Amino acid sequence: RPQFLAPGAWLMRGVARVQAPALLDAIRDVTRQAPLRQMTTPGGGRMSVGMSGCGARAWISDATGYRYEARDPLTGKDWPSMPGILRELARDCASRAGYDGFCPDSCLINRYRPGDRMGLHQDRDERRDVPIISVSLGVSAVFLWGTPVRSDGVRRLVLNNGDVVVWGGPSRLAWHGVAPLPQAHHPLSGEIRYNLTFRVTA
Ligand code: MD5
Ligand code: FE
Repeated sequence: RPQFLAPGAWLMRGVARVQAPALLDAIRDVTRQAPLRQMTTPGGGRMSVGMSGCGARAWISDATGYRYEARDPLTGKDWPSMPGILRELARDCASRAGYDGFCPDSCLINRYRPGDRMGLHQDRDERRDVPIISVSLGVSAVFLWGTPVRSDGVRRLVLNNGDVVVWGGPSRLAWHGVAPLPQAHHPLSGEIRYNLTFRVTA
């Protein structure tokens, strides 16, 4: 069932599709308590993607840098706990790709509106010996992914509602990004794409 992308990277088309309405309900629950916001970057810019999170810690960016924090700087409160349906989906998908015992302590929620994009980067702020599980919901996006060597360039991969990618092993530090979201409609989310990433930070 998982489709090989590169060493350590596995694509599972549509595995979260039947759960998508419940996952979107969980996202709404979390973002009611920890609102989506466009974070400031150390370079002085502002990300187009709206972000929130849940779990013991969540990723933030501000003028001083990137890091994981136990509290939401916007509300001053702890991040909402990770809903069981999210934790269990991530655990199950990791296991199917051969990574048993995956126990994420953080889920980052990314919201893309039409035109929103994410520039090429590596995810270096959390445990790198553990995979990242990515779940796409709503409007389809073009995902750009390369190798750990930036000059190797990127391939394009369309990610649809319910698609899950497991990024582990040598693919854990691959360069990646998201092309500007097209104006499109999905019955579950309107013009929006959500992406959930499950990570181990400590
Ligand atoms: C997204 N989010 O679609 C992507 C999915 C982020 C981010 O990039 O940092 O929030 S995560 C895909 C990912 C994670 C780790 C490694 C690789 C891809 N990779 O090696 O290509 O909003
Ligand atoms: Fe990333």
